[in-house]
Amino acid sequence: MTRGVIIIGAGGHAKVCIELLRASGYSVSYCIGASGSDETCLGVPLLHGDEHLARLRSDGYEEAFVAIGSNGLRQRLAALATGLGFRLVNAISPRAVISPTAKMGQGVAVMAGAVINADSVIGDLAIINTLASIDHDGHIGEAAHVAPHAGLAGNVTLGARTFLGVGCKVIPEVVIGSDVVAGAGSVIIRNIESNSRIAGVPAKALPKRDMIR
Ligand code: JB2
Repeated sequence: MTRGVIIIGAGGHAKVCIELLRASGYSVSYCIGASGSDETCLGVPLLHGDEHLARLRSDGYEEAFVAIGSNGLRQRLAALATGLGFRLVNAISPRAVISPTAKMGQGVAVMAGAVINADSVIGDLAIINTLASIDHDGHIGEAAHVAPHAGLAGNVTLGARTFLGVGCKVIPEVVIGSDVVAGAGSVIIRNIESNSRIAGVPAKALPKRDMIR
């Protein structure tokens, strides 16, 4: 019996990543979701609860992919899976354009239409979403997420777990810290400290109570 990839997560992001993995020739055996989720996800049988991971590993499953949009949770579940001995695969669309000089981490998702240019470094567990672009020498931190249609000019750095919302734009050389959340459509023209919440054109810090995505 084929021991396919185990998907950790069973929501919208899992659906996209299952299709990316299938397009690259992987078979997907199970999804693992939180309790109360459905019976299947895109036709893949769904198990409830992360305690199933240890059993699947002892049954001989070796490859996993963490398909959860929350950056912190994705990182925690990846640590659980690798601690059990799973190898994290990458889910990369055949329709993404990735420079041969780019360095890709493990457990990375790159969706259709994304472009990653020369000498960029994409950290473990990063998401480069649909039609996002990272120009030359970009550094994308571990478990960061560049949402659909976001565009980074050359030499931009993103810290760990930072989220750039849909359609954000970043000018060259900008350094954005860890755990930053940038609201959709933000235009980022200066360096941003870690843990900031920003939005707008040009992007400015928001009061902590403001909710943004
Ligand atoms: O502790 C957990 C856990 N907590 C939630 N362990 C496991 N194995 N799974 C967990 N989940 C699962 O995350 C839930 O059972 C559910 O299947 C999934 C969350 O699904 P949802 O569709 O709400 O979010 P998502 O992470 O798949 O997608 C988000 O991020 C994407 C990047 C959405 O915002 C999408 O729109 C976005 N494209």
